[in-house]
Amino acid sequence: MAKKYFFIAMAVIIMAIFGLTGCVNVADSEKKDIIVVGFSQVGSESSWRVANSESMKKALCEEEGFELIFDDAKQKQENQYKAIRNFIQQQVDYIVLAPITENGWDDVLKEAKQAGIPVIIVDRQVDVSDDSLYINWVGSDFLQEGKMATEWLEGELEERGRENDEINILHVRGTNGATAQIFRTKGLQDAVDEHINWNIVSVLDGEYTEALAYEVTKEYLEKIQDTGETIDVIYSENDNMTFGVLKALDEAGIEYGGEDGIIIISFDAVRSSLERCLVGDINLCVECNPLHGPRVANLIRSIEAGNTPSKRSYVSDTYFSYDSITHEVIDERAY
Ligand code: GYE
Repeated sequence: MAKKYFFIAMAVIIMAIFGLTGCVNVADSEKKDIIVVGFSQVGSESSWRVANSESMKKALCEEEGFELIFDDAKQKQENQYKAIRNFIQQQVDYIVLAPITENGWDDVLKEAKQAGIPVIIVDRQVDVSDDSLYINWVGSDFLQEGKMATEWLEGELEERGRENDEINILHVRGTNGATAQIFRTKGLQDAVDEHINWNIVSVLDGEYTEALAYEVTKEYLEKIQDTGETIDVIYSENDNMTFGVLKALDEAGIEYGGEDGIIIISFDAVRSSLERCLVGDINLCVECNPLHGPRVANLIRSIEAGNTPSKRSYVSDTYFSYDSITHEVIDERAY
């Protein structure tokens, strides 16, 4: 009997200390603080994308005070619409969208706004008629990336004594209409407009995937085989497409990289690409940082604290070239 009263007394004391009526309520009150985030991701088309998804999952986890509902749209905008409408139905606290292309977001983002759910855009941008349809965008300056690449190319051609030669550029493009494609392409086009001896000999669409870039490059190389057409530079808008391109070049027995092969320019600078830069297969890796998870988490915390974030937050990127990259750079790479 004494034992029983002891336990009852203990329970009353514990309840009094916490000012609560039971454990269930502790869990409930903790749950209230959890911020539910629905994230519509483009897909898993590239190593960059995989690193980006991991970063989001890690930063928006329960220990950090979030519940993340992750949706992989498999490179289809319709799937992104579906995901966003699901998030609205589930009444999430925030919607984070990594849009596949810039267009086509007005309607679904209006629905989110009407439901009172703030939207954060990551990586690529959205082109909407009303900017108030999203709170903030965070990502890289893709035009700057394109400029870094072409300025480096100008210097490299000078070093090779080829600044006045006709330079044939093969352009391997990412998903049409994606901000990364639009501005990396613009960076190249602007430079071509400035150099009368730079020519884009062909544009191939690789959708940011290794498989498609391999196919289209292989086909292209077969087509030009007996025409005498030469390639001096390949400007490939992401690392995975570059891997596909290099595979096709290998199979065709065409030399690339180093000091006298076809100059290979790639974007993203993921670890496996930097490794190929170190051995000279890729001449230039332009960095694009995919680690947006902590940035988005901090943004949400800041909004929760009552702050209004700036409309756009640019992440700064750099580049690595085959003649200056070191093992240390690769060892430090988190993705
Ligand atoms: O370069 C590519 C990915 O939008 C910056 O998308 C991103 C691009 C990145 O699939 O690898």
